[in-house]
Amino acid sequence: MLRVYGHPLASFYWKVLIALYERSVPFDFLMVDGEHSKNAEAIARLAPTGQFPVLVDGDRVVVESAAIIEYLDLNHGTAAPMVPADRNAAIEARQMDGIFDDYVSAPLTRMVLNAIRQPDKRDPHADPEAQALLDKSYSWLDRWMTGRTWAANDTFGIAECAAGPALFYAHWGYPIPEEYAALRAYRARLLARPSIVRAIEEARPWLQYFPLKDRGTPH
Ligand SMILES: N[C@@H](CCC(=O)N[C@@H](CS)C(=O)NCC(=O)O)C(=O)O
Repeated sequence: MLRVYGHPLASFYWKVLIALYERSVPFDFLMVDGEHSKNAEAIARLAPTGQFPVLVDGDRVVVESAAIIEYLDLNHGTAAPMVPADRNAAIEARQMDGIFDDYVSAPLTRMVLNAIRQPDKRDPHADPEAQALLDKSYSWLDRWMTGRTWAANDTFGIAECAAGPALFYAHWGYPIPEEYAALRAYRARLLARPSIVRAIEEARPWLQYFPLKDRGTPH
């Protein structure tokens, strides 16, 4: 059986979880937290920075959420792949996956990491810089999503695996302005998708620990 290390609150674990659920691939979940020190020790050994998700399939270890999703496409499940086989279509899928990771998840993570520091150790530049980046991303994504249902090739795929958690948390921590109707509608479509509903439900007991929870609302 496939094993996946992660934590139910973690966006990059959700990314893989959504692909697993979309493609009905069975797996064993290994929780990484203070109460499961063996799992934390294992990923410290397996992943370059001890980050999750990590997938273990027999002797094969795959790290990095996007690489794990592509590994699943090739080796597990019979449903349509999250990255299309057509190489030109795959470019758009990977482009949008990278945009949600780097320009939505990354600035949001910067704000989260700043919020969990001791108040006197907070970086005064972190929030304004992260928010300026999110402003640009929201504006560009709203234009990109106008007239589209899904972000790449108009097919649910790896871009949505990234966008689901990225936009769920980003809008909660730094709300998407109302004028960005196309981006807000896209987020609503993502949050109604059964695989993403399931990831959110599994995270529910931990959502109270989201460090930016008082800055907006999750829905
Ligand atoms: N580029 C990595 C990012 C992984 C990542 O940032 N993981 C976070 C959880 S969402 C993590 O492990 N955080 C705990 C830590 O850094 O100790 C990927 O795509 O998998």
